[in-house]
Amino acid sequence: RTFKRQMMCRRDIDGLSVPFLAIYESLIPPEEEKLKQKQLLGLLEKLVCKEWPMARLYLYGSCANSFGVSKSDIDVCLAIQEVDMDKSKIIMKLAGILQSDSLQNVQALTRARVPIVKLMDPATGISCDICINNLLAVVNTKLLRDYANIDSRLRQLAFIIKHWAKSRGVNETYHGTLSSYAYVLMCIHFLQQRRPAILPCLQGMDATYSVTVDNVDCAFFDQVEKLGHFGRHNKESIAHLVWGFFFYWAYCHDYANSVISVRTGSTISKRDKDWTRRVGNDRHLICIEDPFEISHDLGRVVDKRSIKVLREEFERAADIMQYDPNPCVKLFEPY
Ligand code: 3AT
Ligand code: MG
Repeated sequence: RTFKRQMMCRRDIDGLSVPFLAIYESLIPPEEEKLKQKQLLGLLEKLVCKEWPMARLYLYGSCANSFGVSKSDIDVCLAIQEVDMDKSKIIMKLAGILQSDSLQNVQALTRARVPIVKLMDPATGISCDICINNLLAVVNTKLLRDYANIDSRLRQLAFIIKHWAKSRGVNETYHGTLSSYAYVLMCIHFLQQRRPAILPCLQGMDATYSVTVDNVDCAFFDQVEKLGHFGRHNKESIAHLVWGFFFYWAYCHDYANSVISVRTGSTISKRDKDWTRRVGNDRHLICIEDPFEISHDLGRVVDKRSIKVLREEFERAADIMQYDPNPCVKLFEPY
């Protein structure tokens, strides 16, 4: 590992950007898909407001953070002040309201870690999960979207990494690997660390947006159009960044001592967070700090078996990027 840490990137790396960009383009959802999502949201709003006129629906997750690939499900959050009703009761009632002629397979999942209503809209073929009052997810969705608007390489890199993770079976939290949200944070962190930096640290700048949600102060600079082209001094190509991303997670990241932190634009020590030992099911074998719920490690789902799988996948990908004559084929080979 020490030897590889000093390894230089292959000389022909920039030439590989063309096929990577072609993959990125092929994953972008077409405009009509976005329109259909809006249509479905409109229908849901109409049904919900009949019963709860004060309620609001928000899109969050990949359909709203700009990291959604074509044919993704949509994530919706119902914001409602029903003080005397617990979440599973609201979920049951919501499922009842949505049992209309125009929607199919409406299911209330009240016992899940995050209770949701699941449904399918036959008119558009779109599936949708609705959760209750998960407003921190709405705010972290905005943070990710604002980052995406600073430099187009973030969206390109995140699409490629998500596509790789899905192809290789390492995007499944119930099997101990990482969520899409975690991978996007890893990409943002990586681009904050490049020299010159490709992304700034929005939470480290004077806040132009500030809300308090569930007792968490969420404040950051959100007027990203005023940054000009922040990353212009860094000319690294997308292929170089894909190589660098895998190389970082294969050979450079200090798994034993470091936590990656988009909030600070840097890494912080595990000891400072008291993430050095296993507490309950949280093992902290790869540490990714949530930007707002800072006691929350998105790597906590990773266990002894899956950390090995993940690190072997990062090494496999780094080696393909370094040596394979045609990395775009091998990288995304189904596992
Ligand atoms: P897919 O395209 O659906 O794979 P996604 O961006 O929708 O990607 P997820 O399905 O992993 O990502 O999560 C949906 C949103 O929920 C993303 C983020 O706003 C929020 N979220 C997910 N996991 C967490 C978490 N552990 N802590 C806080 N927010 C989370
Ligand atoms: Mg999603």
